[in-house]
Amino acid sequence: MNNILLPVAGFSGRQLTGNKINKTVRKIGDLKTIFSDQAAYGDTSPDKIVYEVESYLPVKEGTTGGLFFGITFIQPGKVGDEYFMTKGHFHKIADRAEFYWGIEGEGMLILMDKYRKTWAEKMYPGSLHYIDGYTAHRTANTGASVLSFGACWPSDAGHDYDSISQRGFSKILVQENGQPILIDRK
Ligand code: M6P
Ligand code: ZN
Repeated sequence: MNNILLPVAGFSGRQLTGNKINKTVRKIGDLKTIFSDQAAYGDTSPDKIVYEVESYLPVKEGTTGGLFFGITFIQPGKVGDEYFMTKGHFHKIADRAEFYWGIEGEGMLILMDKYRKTWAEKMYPGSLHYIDGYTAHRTANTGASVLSFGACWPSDAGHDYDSISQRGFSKILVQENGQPILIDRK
């Protein structure tokens, strides 16, 4: 029996465990160019946590043929009318796809193709989302509790944040009459 090993990482409840787990915390202060209402952004404490990502990276970043696994936890909240959300990215190797799936809470997956056409899919516990290559992706928490979702992506995909931090998505997700709607970015 001593040739049978325990897995090096685990997924217990809502957390990833193991020694190849990378943790990232994103606070308001790290998200300067992300939210569209700059006045409301300036009124929000820079130390407020917006989201955390736990990723299991079993191979070196950039390895062709490997996979990464992550769980993202987005706090409930808004900057102005815009829901707390991730930075969002295209992949550096642009054709690489990704799976997301909802674990807890409610939210929206906001997607934008290379022609800047933007749309959204509802996220809820058990929702499953295939994100095609060449498609920018970001998630927003539209509920009153933490939104968590899983992700699996190729280990050579990389993150291209530049075009998003410069031009954003063409639409933003805001609360209007208590409901999330996608509106054109001014
Ligand atoms: C998911 C994956 C990760 C990503 C994270 C947060 O877990 O897509 O690759 O880092 O969401 O998104 P972002 O990097 O856009 O802030
Ligand atoms: Zn991605």
